[in-house]
Amino acid sequence: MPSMPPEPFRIKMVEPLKKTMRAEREKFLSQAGYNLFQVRAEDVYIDLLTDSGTSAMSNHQWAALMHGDESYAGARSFYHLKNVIDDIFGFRHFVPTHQGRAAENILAGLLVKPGDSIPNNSHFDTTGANIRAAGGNPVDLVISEAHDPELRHPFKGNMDVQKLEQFIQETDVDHIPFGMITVTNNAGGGQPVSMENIKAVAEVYRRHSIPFFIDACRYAENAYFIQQREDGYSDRSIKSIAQEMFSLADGCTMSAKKDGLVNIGGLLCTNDAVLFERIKQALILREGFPTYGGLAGRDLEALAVGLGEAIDAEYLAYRIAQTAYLGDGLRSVGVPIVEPPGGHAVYIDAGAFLPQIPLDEFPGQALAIEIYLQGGIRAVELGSVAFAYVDAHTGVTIHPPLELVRLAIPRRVYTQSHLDFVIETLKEIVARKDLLRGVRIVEQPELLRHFTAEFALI
Ligand code: P71
Repeated sequence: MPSMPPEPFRIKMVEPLKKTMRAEREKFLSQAGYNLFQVRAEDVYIDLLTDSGTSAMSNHQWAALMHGDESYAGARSFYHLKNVIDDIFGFRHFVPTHQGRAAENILAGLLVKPGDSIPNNSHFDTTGANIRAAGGNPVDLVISEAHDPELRHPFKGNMDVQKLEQFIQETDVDHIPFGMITVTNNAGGGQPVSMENIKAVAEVYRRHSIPFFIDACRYAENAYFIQQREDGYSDRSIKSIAQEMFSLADGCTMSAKKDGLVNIGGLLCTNDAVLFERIKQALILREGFPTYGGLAGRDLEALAVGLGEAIDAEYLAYRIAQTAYLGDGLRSVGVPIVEPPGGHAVYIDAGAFLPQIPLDEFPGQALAIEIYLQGGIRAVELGSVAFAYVDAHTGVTIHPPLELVRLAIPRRVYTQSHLDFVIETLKEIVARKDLLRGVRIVEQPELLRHFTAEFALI
């Protein structure tokens, strides 16, 4: 098995994990309607549901919490955060939000009209849902290489610039209120976007006067991939790469629960002073005063420190090596994954792994269920449950290009031996994967069904 660098931290506080028996897990899961979002976290042994808001904070962040200024307006903590954002992101204006989807909601609510389209490499679920909720149409224009799980491409999150140009030609630009790119591309295997591609996309948007917003959740991991893989960047610091990325855009949304290394928080940044005034009004209506945006002063302090720690080169080298280690381990026991392993997660190609289960019996969900039953490990389905939709015109169900199960690695939380346990569990599943059956949906809501739908085993 490949080696990885030792964790660049030592552990000062521990949180015990509970091991359960398979029979108990069967009971928990049936009580949860076979939806892993409905399982209690304490009944999970290793929780790889998400890397969002699940990071371990550093001693510096915990100390910063005590400096939180809880003033309603103009808190010192806001200005601490502002200094960091001015330095790394460089956008002229920003507001904190309670998480990423609050920033998306405000942006889509202000700019998207019914019938509008928003291009992206791949919209993540909440981004797409917020655009749809405003009557808009999220459009995914990732390069076609992204749809071939086995293909190794250094920047598989890139947007297809020609497709973007063509889409804009065919659509009235008045119906494209802004365009996006997601770094790294979470819906497409956690794959990075190259600087060259961000530049090309920015140029197209600029030429058509379409404001360009980066979905910046995992910008630090993306910047690390640029440093490692793109010509001309090996000598550049992560911060200077991030600064260059953001200099190409007009604004960004960010769930700080990822590369902000905090448990809650988000950002909405823009260079547009007029838009910023409208953002502040919308924020005051729904989230809070613009100097706290729905967060506590201490949250702002933890984020100011976390943003700095997440661009540390040694931390990022360990972080990305951890993901690669899990990916290499899974591949070596015969599990097909999206190649190469992504930044924050390894994505199992559940469609290829369980070819006996048709897409309308949700192979991804079936695999996520089995991973929990076998090892008490919680993964998330990112396939037909999360992303399939019924075409409004034809009534036909459109399945996403890939049927995936994601094992997301929380930042600074699990060690190499936890990952070895995950690999061991998948090895056991490989041995009897042909026996696995699909699931059907018993109950589901209209939007974002994966969070609350109920399933039954077939
Ligand atoms: C992730 C999440 C959180 C999540 C979402 C759905 C199911 C399970 C977990 C959130 C993102 C994201 C991107 C690229 C915006 C958001 C929303 N990701 N853009 O991957 O990945 O941010 O959660 O702070 O509202 O597990 P928010």
